[in-house]
Amino acid sequence: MNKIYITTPLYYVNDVPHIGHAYTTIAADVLSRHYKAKGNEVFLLTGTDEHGAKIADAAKRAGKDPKDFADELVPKFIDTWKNLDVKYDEFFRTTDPKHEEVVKDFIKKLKDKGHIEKKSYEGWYCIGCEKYLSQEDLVDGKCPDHKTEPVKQFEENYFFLLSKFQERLIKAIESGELDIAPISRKNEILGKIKQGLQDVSISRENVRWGIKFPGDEKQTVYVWVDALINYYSATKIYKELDDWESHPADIHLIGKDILWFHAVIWPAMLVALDLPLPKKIFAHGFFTIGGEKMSKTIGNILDPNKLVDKFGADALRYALLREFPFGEDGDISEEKIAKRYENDLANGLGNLLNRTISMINKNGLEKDTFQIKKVVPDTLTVNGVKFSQDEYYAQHMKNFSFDDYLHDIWWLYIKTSNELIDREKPWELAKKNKNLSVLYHCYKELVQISYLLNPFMPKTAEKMSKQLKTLKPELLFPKLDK
Ligand code: ME8
Repeated sequence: MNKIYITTPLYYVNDVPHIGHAYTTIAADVLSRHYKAKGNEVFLLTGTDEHGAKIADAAKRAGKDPKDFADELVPKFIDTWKNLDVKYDEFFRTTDPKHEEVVKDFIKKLKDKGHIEKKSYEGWYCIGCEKYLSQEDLVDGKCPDHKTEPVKQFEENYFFLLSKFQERLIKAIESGELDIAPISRKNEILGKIKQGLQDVSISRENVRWGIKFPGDEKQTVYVWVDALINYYSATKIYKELDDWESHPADIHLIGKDILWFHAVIWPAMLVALDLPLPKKIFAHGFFTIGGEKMSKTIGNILDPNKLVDKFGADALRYALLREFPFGEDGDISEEKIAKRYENDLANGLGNLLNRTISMINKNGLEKDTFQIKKVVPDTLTVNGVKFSQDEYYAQHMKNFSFDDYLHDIWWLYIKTSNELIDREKPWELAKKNKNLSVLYHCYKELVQISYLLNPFMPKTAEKMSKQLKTLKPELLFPKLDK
């Protein structure tokens, strides 16, 4: 049995969670449920990033103390994950005093080993990104992501001597010791590292809301360094992870926006302390909403909780991961989710289950014939090559190909079974000569589908197996209120 440690980013508590946060967290939950179902021990860590200028500013705007402000937002994240049926193992907060101790100790060790130096620095700082931007990063003098002008800052800071680790990082990434996926992101990061690494400032003089910098109380620890260390401090704070000796993480799941921090700064900090590197970083794509970048000004930010109210958690989980490949950018909208609901879920899966069970009942067939037996996964032939079904889908999961996984279930089982019923008209067959083969085939497919869908749509899978056992039909996906 393997032990697998999976992480999501720690989300900023400057605002309530949005659909982008939900996307990464649902994907992490799908992986966790899949690996657990395969008999592994899995630890899924998520949480919130609560220090730094971005949070201090948001708290100030709300007229609140930053810690009180964070305390009010954290339950919004916890509730959202509950609504989305995300089963994490621990919820990490960077304001946890135990974490603060680990961060201080980590930085002291970096200092003792000679990896930190004090230098003065002048640069353009974007609070939205919580990082300095170079002239090349700017578009019309503004941060391209936040559309705001960065603030000129001159500070004396402590610098982490990142440039020393250039060759070591290249070697780790090229050899696969640190596996970055998708491959396009790996190449992009390698290209950037090869252009040369600059030492990075890891303290802030004018930010009061943060962990005090060890040895210099006038400065606080740079929020990114504080947040990245969470992945390590969790392995000291939580007994289960500590018992596993779980550092490093097996999978850091993140969005492409924060790959640099995870694939360069974090591994370099670990190498500097002779600690092992994370095994895999997967940076997924970003989505736009109805063709536009998600933004408060445009007012197109989707609230995952409202979508759960409308479609249910399972349908939302399905629609988000089905819509486009996980590693690529794509577009999402409420209309697209509604379409998936109607076509794939209500008319596809729901209809197949409902009509199969109804026909079994209507034709007065022996209930004993339809007993869920342990499903022995059949073989599957794709492009002339034979696979065990179980391995075939596990491979999709290993590649983070959630869209292919779901596409294949719909294409190979649901669509073909629904077509088979339309063509063979089993209600006539059953009357004529009690030929059960079509119904039996559909029934078996449904057992297989409920098993395969479990990590994505846990409640639906449970309802399906219950109905397949009791043969009492119940609508899985009711009509949507217009
Ligand atoms: O960056 N599409 O937190 P954050 C898809 N605190 N995913 C999206 C998205 C979009 N349009 N927008 C956001 C931080 N995300 C730091 C992380 S980790 C040690 C510290 C998701 O609240 C995606 O996972 O800005 C992205 O990486 C993350 O939210 C950024 O969340």
